[in-house]
Amino acid sequence: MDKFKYLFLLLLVSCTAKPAAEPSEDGLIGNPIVTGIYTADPSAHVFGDTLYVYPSHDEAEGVGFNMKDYHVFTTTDMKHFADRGVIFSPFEQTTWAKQFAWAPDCVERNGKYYLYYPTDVKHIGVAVSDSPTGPFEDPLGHPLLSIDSPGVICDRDFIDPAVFIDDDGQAYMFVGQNTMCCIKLNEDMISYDGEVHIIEGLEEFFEAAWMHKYNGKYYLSYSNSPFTGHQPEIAYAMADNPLGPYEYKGVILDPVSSGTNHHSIVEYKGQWYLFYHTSDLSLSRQLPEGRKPGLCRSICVDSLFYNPDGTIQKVIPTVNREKLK
Ligand code: FUB
Repeated sequence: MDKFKYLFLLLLVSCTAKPAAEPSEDGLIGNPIVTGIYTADPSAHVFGDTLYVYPSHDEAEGVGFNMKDYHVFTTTDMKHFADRGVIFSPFEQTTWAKQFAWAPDCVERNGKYYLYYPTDVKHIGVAVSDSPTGPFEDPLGHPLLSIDSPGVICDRDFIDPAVFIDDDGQAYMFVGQNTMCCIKLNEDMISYDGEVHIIEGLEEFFEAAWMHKYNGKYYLSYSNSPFTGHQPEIAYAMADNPLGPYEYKGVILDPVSSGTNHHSIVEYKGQWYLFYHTSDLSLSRQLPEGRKPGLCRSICVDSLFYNPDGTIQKVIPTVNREKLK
């Protein structure tokens, strides 16, 4: 094709092609928010004027939940989420982690960033960086906490660390499956006081703990059990103290298309959001033989609203069908 015909075609395409996703009426871009790679288990945090999302990185092929590394995504407008690349690879950067780099979380303290991540369904590691976009490094040379650490109660996978720093500076890590454990992290964020607290009052707790605070109340949300006759929902309980006692309050998100349900809740520029994942994208695609959509998830976000009494309204997931074509 000669150069002028090529340029003409390029112009025609750029004038007629629709953008991949138009922002929806509420100012969000439409779900899923990441389509370049598969992502799950989004932990969203605001550092400075930017919102950072730390998800798991679902592999497009292979067997099971075979995740290997972590990316981070950033936005300042909730419309464009930039992939800042790989920030940590536990199996290359630690000597002890071997497989299953699942749901991570990241917090900031005194100008340093701490990435907490589960591996091998039994260890929780911590990695440190001077920047929220990494690179992160293993400061300990061993896990921070493991399924066989004194005081841990876990009859299944020891996964899904979620870290919350209270207004008084005390940091807590909620973690586990079936039983929610909590440790108080020391000021250095890479050690803890040795005690493991067991959180009570959560109905059907399964996994995916998340803590946030709103109007002085503590909200502990989580994915409830798939073994009680329904697919996992995101449920929550409230308390006046991070360690409880908690009072169960209900469901924030109904079951989603991925089977697993995992979320985070964050306020950004005056609006609260629920981040979660679905398999809507992979369900619309041809996957390699044997690869299930539930293993190829994509992160999403929708606005979250409170009732006047502080309880949370159920979030109705939205989807941008243009992205599923
Ligand atoms: O992504 C692997 C596992 O699936 C997570 O650790 C769970 O929360 C579930 O989303």
